[in-house]
Amino acid sequence: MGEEVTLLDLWSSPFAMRVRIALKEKGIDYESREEDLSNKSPLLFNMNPVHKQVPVLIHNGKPVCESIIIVQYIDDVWKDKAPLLPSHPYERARARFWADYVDKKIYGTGKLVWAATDEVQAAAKEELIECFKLLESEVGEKPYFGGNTFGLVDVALIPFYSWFYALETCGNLSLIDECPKLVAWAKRCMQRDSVSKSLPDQYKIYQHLLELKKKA
Ligand code: GS8
Repeated sequence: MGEEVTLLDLWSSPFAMRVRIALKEKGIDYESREEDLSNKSPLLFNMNPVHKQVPVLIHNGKPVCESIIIVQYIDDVWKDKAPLLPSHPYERARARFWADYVDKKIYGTGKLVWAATDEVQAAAKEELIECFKLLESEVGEKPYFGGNTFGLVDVALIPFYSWFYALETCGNLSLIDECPKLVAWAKRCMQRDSVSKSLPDQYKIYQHLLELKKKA
């Protein structure tokens, strides 16, 4: 059966980047439909009536929402190539735990570093560095979070590498000094085509985030 795969996409969304990476890891052909969040398409309302957010993966007409759920769905459906989750139940649970940690901590805290001012920003900066250091100790000496294989936690976190220039510039910090091993991990991930082709240029993201900040 021919597979129909469509992604309701947004170039700057770290959540959409996760899905693009997973699809590329699996070598799946798909149609990307860029959404305009100021003028959402009827298809987006239809496919994600609960959150009305991107990304949405539409597989043979059926929608799957929420980036981490989509990545796991992709791994379940296209199991034969490039597994993103380990097979052992305990290791799977660990990967999900860290992906959930990234979801709960990095987006919100990072956003306060590039968007907020003064004390809020100072506190967020401290918290973000703490989170990054914790993640750094979790990756340890391994090439990727799950060991030798690129997987769910890497997919969850690496899109935020596109924020690094904005975080450093707006937050006046040096991530290479604060967490060199995490930066080394990110550069390792960027050597994969699936990642480098899915992440926009850091400077372009910085300009975009400045625009968003002005509008807020
Ligand atoms: C978050 C998606 C999201 O925030 C996921 O997929 O993991 N938990 C979800 N999408 C944003 C764009 S990225 O900043 C979005 O669609 N926003 C539009 C809106 O909230 O109206």
